Amino acid sequence: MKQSFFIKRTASILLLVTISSMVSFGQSNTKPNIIFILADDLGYGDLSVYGGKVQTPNIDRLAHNGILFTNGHSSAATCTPSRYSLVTGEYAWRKQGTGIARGNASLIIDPERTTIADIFHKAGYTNAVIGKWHLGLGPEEGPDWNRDVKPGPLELGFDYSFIIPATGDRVPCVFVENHRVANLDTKDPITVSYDEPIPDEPTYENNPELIKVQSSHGHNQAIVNGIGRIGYMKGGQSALWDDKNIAAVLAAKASAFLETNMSTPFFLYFATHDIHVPRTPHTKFLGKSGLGVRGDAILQLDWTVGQITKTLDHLGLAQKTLIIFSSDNGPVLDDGYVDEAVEKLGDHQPAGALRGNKYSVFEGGTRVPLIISWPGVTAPRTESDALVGQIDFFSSFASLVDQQLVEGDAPDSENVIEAFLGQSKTGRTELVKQAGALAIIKGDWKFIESARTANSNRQKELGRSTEPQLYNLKNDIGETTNLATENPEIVESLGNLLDSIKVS
Ligand code: NG6
Ligand code: CA
Repeated sequence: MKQSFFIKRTASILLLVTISSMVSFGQSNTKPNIIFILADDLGYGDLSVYGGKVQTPNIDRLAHNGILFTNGHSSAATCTPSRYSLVTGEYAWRKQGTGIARGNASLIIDPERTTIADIFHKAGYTNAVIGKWHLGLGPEEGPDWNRDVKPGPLELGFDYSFIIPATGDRVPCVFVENHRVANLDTKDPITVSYDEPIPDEPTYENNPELIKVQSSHGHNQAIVNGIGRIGYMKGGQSALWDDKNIAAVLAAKASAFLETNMSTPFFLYFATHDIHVPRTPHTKFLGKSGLGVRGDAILQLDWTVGQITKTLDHLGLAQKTLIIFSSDNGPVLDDGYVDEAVEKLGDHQPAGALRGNKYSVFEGGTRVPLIISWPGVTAPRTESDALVGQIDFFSSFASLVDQQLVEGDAPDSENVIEAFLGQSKTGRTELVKQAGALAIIKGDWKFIESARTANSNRQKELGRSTEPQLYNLKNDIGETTNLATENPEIVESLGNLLDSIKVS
């Protein structure tokens, strides 16, 4: 982390900025447009503004206009539970079936439930989700890809959706626009299976001659565009995405949404596929980072953010738009494809000084980049170590747009809007995070509950132990020294607190 990045300002300037921010916030901007950009598998140390080696000037500019959080967290160390919490304001471990979803999973959020999009709707916003969804689609028996694919985002409060149903490495490899697979030729229907291979269709195992990207583990079922995927699929040729153009397609859809809706307040949940595997950046980024395709995908991610901010500038919306940038979980190098992410890493540290990665209950799994910029309101180049979670967007933005929550809405979300806007240095008191085991952060301390097994066979440091773990994050951000034995009373009190949250 580049602690010295932001020039420390004198108290008087800070006061002035704070007062003027509050005034402009109070007077005119109660309903800013809101764009939430969620990157995929981007680590705490991956952006140059957080000390990363790949230059990310467009994302860094957001930090120059606003608040860079050093203690911001996703709720889980993988995608589906992390995004579930974001959309519902409920910890995913409270609900069965919120683990990493298959590409043919049914919608895991009950349409009756109030979502963050419903809240914006009630406040008069037009809502869109563009990008990676990964929260399931369709009824209990799963989606019918050849007819209306619903329920989905439109039944959860979004007015427009253009989504990758699950992930780039899961079939079907098609975009779904509102209720339909985009560009589907009905004469070439789609069949998807996650159980059995589809007769006569090539597979990774049977047809190695068709493979352009080797798998390192898994990703050995259907072959789409020369890449082995998870799950089997057949048909839908005209609808298949072109992997190297995914970022450009999503950026263009986002810009089109902004243009169409420039005169109403809008909420855009823009979930990039970068930098998840398979990492297939457009040729214009290939080789440009010097860190292999993982670094090149970071460049592409930064370009994507630049496309959004350019569109806002062009439409004259920059001052009226609050942008949040974050990532769904921590970084991973080899996530199942041979793409030289490890070999070409050099001295770049994807998780910065944190221990652990994606999948881990250590901080590297869930402490993520978080930047909030609202030109004219957020004081430029501010750094905040307030404890905040993505799960808090729900209550916080509800309060920003004057919406009351009712009993049962967003049960785990706290209103920390003042921290999000840089008007308070205090966030929440405690926060629970999930990666197989649960962990709780309170003040300087982090307690990780004991797990049934110490680790899986993934060759990755998941942070699980059959013993309780206690770290002092203030003195030991790298979670090197388990202080549980020396501090039984803290272990007991945090363990009890976690237990009480579990049953609340
Ligand atoms: C894993 C996949 C990984 C990735 C992950 C989900 C294999 C071997 N690994 O099972 O590639 O898709 O699931 O990532 O298949 S997430 O960011 O969407 O949670
Ligand atoms: Ca992810």
